[in-house]
Amino acid sequence: MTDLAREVRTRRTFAIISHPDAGKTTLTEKLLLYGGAIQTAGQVSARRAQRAATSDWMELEKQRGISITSTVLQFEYGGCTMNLLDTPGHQDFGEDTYRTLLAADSAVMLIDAAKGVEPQTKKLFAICRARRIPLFTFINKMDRPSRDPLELLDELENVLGIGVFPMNWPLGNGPSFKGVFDRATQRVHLFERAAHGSKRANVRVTGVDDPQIRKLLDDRSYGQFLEEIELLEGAGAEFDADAMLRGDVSPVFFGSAVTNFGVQLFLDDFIKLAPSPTPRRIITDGAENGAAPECHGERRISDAPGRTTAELVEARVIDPTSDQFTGFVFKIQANMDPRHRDRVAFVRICSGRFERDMTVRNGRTGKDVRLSRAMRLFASERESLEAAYAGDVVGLANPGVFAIGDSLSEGESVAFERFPAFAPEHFAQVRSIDTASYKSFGKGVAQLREEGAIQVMYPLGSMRTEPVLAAVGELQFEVVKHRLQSEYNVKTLFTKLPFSVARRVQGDPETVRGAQLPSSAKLLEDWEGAPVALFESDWSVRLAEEWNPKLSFVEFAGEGAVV
Ligand SMILES: Nc1nc2c(ncn2[C@@H]2O[C@H](COP(=O)(O)OP(=O)(O)OP(=O)(O)O)[C@@H](O)[C@H]2O)c(=O)[nH]1
Ligand SMILES: [Mg+2]
Repeated sequence: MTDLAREVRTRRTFAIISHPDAGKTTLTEKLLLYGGAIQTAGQVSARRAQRAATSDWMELEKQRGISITSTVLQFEYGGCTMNLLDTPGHQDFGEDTYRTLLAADSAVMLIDAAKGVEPQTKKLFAICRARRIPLFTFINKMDRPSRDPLELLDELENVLGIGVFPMNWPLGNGPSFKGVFDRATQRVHLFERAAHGSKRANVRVTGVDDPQIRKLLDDRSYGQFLEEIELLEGAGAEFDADAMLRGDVSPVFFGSAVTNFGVQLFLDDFIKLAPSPTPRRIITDGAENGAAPECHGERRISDAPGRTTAELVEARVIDPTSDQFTGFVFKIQANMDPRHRDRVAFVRICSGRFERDMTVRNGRTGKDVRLSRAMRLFASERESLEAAYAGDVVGLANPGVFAIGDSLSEGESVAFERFPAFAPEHFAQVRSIDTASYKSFGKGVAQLREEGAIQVMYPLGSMRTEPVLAAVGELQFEVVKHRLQSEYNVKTLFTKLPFSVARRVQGDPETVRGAQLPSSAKLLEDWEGAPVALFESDWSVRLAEEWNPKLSFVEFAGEGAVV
């Protein structure tokens, strides 16, 4: 086996997903604790003198106790290099979560044991399902009064339509949750609670008939536990790893991230079962120099006028162990480290080996870029990096040359699958209160747009002084306002606008400028200068369509754009 193949085989690149508050950041913290990457686990809502959770590094995340932006944490465990992606659950930040999922080879879906399958989990599950990525289920918060485990499994099967296979079984629930029965080894793991769960939990591994188990549980819970494991074992099914890799069956683990129960068992099974990087589909233009092939015919191939996409592009699958380096940018983040107020592009390497100072082609621009500053990422911390392999997520210093969705490769222009675009439904006019900070205001707006934290529009053909911000969810405005103040030192005034529908306006530029719109609508241009109209209602859109037969009012690409 080549060195590259050996490296690729030990990569595990996975995203943690779920409805808000199921415990993704808490589980992430505990995986870092058990993985030896941190010595003491912090809390999501840390009180003074307590340590905060590593992956919620942003000031606003600490204040609110919610995740706002996805985080990458790389660490070594059991001979594997783990690339863990903690995602925000709130739907207002869904775009970031969706993009991050594209960088993952598998996902861990958290379920709150008292709540079962919640709406946002359903949506994220659908994305994983469409891409057929293997899905692990962790039923969390078993230390709280929980729903019946069998009922939860039924719900997973019926509501999500996926087969489930419990890898372990809980011993009691709520205050009487004492441990789990590991089906593979037929052993019971009994845990002791430790203060705040900031250190590993003491564990004793024993047989099912150990009299101590009887003592730990009340008669009813003990009887129920024995009955359930008999039922499970009686069913006789074996875990089918191939079905899991196809995305048809999800292995299910019970536990509690806050008390650390079941975390180690999960981690150990995960590294054994989770896939290493698999081949990915790319489109190339087959030429050594050329720009921007595009999977879905949306982007133009700039240097080949008159030729159709079909004539030019060549679709193929690239193996992660290929000698050719390829990767794509799925996220950009500014100001992660207060000491280096810079912008970092997060790149998922899809094939080959990355080396510092290598030159790659950006498929969007057709330009060659030398990758001289690369970093290994651990939430907001970073370390400079010499080499990385397919599966790894690395940070690249971004002086404005990379955009979300860019494909990078050695030797030729390639394109990976297209990134989903979401239609904005909330709009606000924003201006800087203090005219002296106008320059920082412009910089902040531009950088937050580049991150995809917000979309930015201006009145069509204007001087671009007063931006209109467009968001998928209203919480994005709060984040932008807060970050403009804390990261760019700019106080702003936001005025909510009454629009709820955005449409791209297509047609002859002269006709667009002279468009007859209902008085409540507004004509703008997006960052690239493409015309956009904002309306208060669908009815108002229909009126505009009637009045302007030479123009089309086209919907923004929706969530369905994921391939
Ligand atoms: N009792 C109990 N509480 C838990 C457990 N895991 C997480 N929590 C609590 O649930 C709350 C939410 O936890 P987070 O880890 O922030 O949840 P999240 O899924 O990352 O939330 P978002 O990122 O905002 O979507 C916090 O108050 C945690 O302390 C658990 O196993 N048991
Ligand atoms: Mg979180």
